[in-house]
Amino acid sequence: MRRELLQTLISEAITDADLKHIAQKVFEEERISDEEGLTLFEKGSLSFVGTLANYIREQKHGDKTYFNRNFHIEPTNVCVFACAFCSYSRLYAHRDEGWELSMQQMLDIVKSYDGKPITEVHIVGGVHPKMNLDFFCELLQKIKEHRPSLHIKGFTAVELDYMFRKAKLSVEEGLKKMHEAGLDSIPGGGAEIFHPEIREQICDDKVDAEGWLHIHETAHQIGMHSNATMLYGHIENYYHRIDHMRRLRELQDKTGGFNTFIPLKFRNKDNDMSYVSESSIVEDMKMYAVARIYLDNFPHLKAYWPMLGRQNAQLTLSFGVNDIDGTIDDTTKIYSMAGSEEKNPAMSTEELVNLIKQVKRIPVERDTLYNVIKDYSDVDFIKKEVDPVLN
Ligand code: V47
Ligand code: SF4
Repeated sequence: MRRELLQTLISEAITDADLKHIAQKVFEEERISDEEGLTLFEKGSLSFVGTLANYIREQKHGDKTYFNRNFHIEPTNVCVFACAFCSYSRLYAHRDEGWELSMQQMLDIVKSYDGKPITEVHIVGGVHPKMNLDFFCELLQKIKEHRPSLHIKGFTAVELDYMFRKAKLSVEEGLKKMHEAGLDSIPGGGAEIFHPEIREQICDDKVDAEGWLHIHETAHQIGMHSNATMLYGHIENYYHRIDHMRRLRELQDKTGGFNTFIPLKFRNKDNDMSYVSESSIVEDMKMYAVARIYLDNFPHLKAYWPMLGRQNAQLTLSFGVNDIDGTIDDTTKIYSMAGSEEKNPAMSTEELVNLIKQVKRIPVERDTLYNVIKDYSDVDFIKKEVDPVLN
């Protein structure tokens, strides 16, 4: 919709002066403050925040909606930490209930994609006390030897922090070593909620906010890109969400190294926070919309479909989201074990393209760094209904 028309409609419909002022700022491409971010959460209706977020999304990307062809390797779910929200990990003492993949098993997973047009492997798992920096550097080297063009996005700041401390290396030394071995970029996991008031209650023993941000800042300084997440919809409040996004926005101003922000909806099955109810779909869409409005310096906003389910992921495309991650190929267990809709997450390129086209957006296959691989505007995968009476 044209900016002037949208502006007139909003100023006629909205009587609240604070919200009107925020809308004005968005149309003038001015950054909103923390207080204004809070106002959006507290007073903005879903339709109001959605309209602004969609306006920003279309300014930045038009109807383009990105996806990639990827698979995950989860080396282990054995973990030295005990995050209260985690349904996936098993303590080392109970490792017989979990899994530990060998180097060969992980290479076999990579080899199983030989000849398939995959561009990214996402490696993430528990923090295993015996899988150390040298082990993972060898894995990275072997993957690159086998398939040099495969982009390796791997290891959350939590895993990296533990590995570097054990190897007695600084963050810079550790990251350079992994980068040289083949690590291309860093996923956004482990951020959870930065504010200590919440972090101390949900994941007290792992890397803190400063440590997480330091690892990402250092990665950016040595030329690697990364993502950022936020685990929302549990015991945090709006203030904590804005605080979390403020820290990310500040770092992005400094380095410009973040590709995408991924809000992760807390799922409550089989974990120590099962007593906490999950957020509503209205709250989820509001989260995406406010993130799109507040994080003006993040180029992309991603909805991770294995966690949300396919139809909710489609809905996010009207609330600021311009990326729905990848084909995944049933290679992750983090969300299915926490109760997400997708029990065996896998989508073919055709299904992803159709999902995006169904809501009148343009599917674009990207690589990890958002270089366009293929625009699917003119590719018609949608099956024509065959009328049994007429045919
Ligand atoms: O840090 C764990 C989350 C994250 C639960 O960078 C949970 O492209 C909800 O970060 N309910 C790891 N969330 C996964 C991750 C990720 C996923 C997809 C893409 C990218 C990317 C990164 O999973 C953890 C934690 O925040 N998580 N348990 C749960 N019960
Ligand atoms: Fe371990 Fe990550 Fe689960 Fe925390 S969220 S217990 S660090 S696997």
